[in-house]
Amino acid sequence: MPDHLPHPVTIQGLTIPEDRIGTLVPFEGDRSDSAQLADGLAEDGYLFLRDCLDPALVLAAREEVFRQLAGVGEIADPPAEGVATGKSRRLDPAEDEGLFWQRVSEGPILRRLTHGLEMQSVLDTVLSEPARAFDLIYLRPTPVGRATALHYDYPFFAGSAQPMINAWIPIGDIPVEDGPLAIVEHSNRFSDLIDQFLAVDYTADRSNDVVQAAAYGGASDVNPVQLVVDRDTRFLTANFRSGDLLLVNMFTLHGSLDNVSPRSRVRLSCDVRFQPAAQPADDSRYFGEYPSGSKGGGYADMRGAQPLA
Ligand SMILES: O=C(O)CCC(=O)C(=O)O
Repeated sequence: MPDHLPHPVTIQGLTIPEDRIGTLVPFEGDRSDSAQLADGLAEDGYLFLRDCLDPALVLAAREEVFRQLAGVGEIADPPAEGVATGKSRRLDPAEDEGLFWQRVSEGPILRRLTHGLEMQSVLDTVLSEPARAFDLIYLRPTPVGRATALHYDYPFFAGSAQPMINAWIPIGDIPVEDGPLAIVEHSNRFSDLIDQFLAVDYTADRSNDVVQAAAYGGASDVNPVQLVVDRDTRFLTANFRSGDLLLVNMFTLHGSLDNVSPRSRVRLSCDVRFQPAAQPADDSRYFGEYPSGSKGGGYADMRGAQPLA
């Protein structure tokens, strides 16, 4: 069935012209064929795998996360609906050193989803060698009014291992009105932007300022709608369903659409990075019991750690 997009769709408050937004094309090849998967990822910069993960596990992870947010008054009953109350009793993450957010991000059911056998098997196949997930994940409950600006991932994760893959997992259905991820079609071929961030020596300086400037830099010179118009391209997104998985490479410009849910539904997703297991997993920003994250403050510093109200 074709995926119908609503209109208008906005990004950072700007209406995307109807001819500048389209749907991600689901991968229709053989999911057990590493070469086909790798070719698809290299060609398009993404692989959209519909119905790839166990929806019951996805929904159990959703319940686990939202239950904890309901426990601090942010999500109404029943928690799995993910409706924001507009209130919060959550401590400022700096006050508890990110412990609440780390506990939510490392919940046992969520870990089974992000680091379990299904994900492992998909990523092993895509990389055609054993994959290893980063310990640090980016869990993103995104209420109406919050969004992610367009950026490339490479500067954040440039380190000792390559290639790296970003696995974006919708944790529950995410219709377009709830502000899912959107990629910029063909942005994996914008060599002017890519060359800029490849020219930076991240081993010499991985400070947050350097990384942020490289990741968001070139793409933020114009507003996102102007960017797709100027480059004669489109945003690609989908009405995501529980069980879908979107893999994005490090060279694809992406961000989120606006969450305009009339029910104040919080968009829940997480993004997890994978690399070949045989390569060093020694970047303390992303590995270890208390990963420091790219900003340096660990789970306390993550956007998802911010109270929803
Ligand atoms: O989910 C989002 O809002 C942004 C996700 C993202 O930037 C990523 O997966 O790298």
